[in-house]
Amino acid sequence: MEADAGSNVEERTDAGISLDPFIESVRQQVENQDPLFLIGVLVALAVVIITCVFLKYFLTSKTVRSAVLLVGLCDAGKTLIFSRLLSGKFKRTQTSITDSSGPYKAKNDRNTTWTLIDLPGHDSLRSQYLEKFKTAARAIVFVVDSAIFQKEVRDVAEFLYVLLTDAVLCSNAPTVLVVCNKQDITMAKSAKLIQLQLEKELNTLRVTRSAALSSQDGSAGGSVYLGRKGKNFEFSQLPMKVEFLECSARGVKGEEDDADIHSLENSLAKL
Ligand SMILES: Nc1nc2c(ncn2[C@@H]2O[C@H](COP(=O)(O)OP(=O)(O)O)[C@@H](O)[C@H]2O)c(=O)[nH]1
Ligand SMILES: [Mg+2]
Repeated sequence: MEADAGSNVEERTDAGISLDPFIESVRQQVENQDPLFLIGVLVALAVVIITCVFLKYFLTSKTVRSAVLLVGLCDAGKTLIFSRLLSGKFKRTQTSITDSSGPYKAKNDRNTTWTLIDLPGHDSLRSQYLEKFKTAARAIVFVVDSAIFQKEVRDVAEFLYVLLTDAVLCSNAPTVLVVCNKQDITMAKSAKLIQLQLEKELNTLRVTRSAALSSQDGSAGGSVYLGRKGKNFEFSQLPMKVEFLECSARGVKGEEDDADIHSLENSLAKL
C-alpha cells in the first residue's frame, strides 16, 4: 500500500516536469539573460496591450447611445408626451402595442438629435421592448401619472426596480428622468413627494427581492443590488443620475393649450 502511494507521487512529479518544457526553457533563457529573447517578450507584451486598448476604443466608440426611451405604466401619458415632443400637437392616443420612434432635436446650441422611442407600457410587452432598446439608451424618461400615483405606487416602484437593477443599464448609466405627469389635475402629487415615496417603496422592495433571489440558488440573473448595502435607499446612491420633473402633457387649459413640458425639454437639452 505504502509503496504504491510512493510511486504515485513520483509519477506525478515526473509528469509535472515533463509537461512544462516550455516554461523550463523560458526559465533557462531568462537566467542566461539572452537580450534578444527579453526584447522579444517585451515587444510581444506591448503588441498585446496596444491591441487591447485599440479594441476597447473601437468597440465603445461604435456604440454611440442616442436613444431616449419613454417608459412607464399604461396611461401615464407616454404617447402624448412623445407626440408633444415631436410635433407640439395634442393627439388623442390609443394604447400602444408596438414601439414607435422619431428624431427629436434637443433645444440646445449643439443641435443634438436623439431618437425618441415610445415603448408600450403593457406588462406583457414591456420587458421584451426594454431588452431590445436598453443598450442604445442615452436617457430613460420614466413617466408617472401623478394624479393616481397613490394607487399605483407599488407597480411604479416594481417597474422602476427592474430598470434600476438591470446590469446593462447600471453599467451604461443613462440619465433617468422621472416625469411626474398630469400636474394640471388638482389631485396630482408633487415631484418631491413622489420621489420620497418611491424611495421608501424601493427600500422595502429591495429587501423582499434580495431575499427571494438568495433563496433561488444564487442565480441573480445579472441584476445588480439596488443602492448601498446597509443604508436606507436614496436615488443619489445609484450609478445613474436620476432627476424628478413636473410636467403636464395636456396643458393647463385643456387639449388646445400648449403642453407644460419645458422642464423635460430642458433636461433633454442637457444630455
Ligand atoms: N389631464 C391630463 N391628462 C393627460 C396628460 N397626459 C396624458 N393624459 C391623458 O392620459 C391618457 C393616456 O395617455 P397616453 O399618452 O395614451 O398614455 P400611455 O399609455 O402612457 O401612452 C390620455 O387620455 C391622455 O390624453 C396630462 O398631462 N394631463
Ligand atoms: Mg401609449
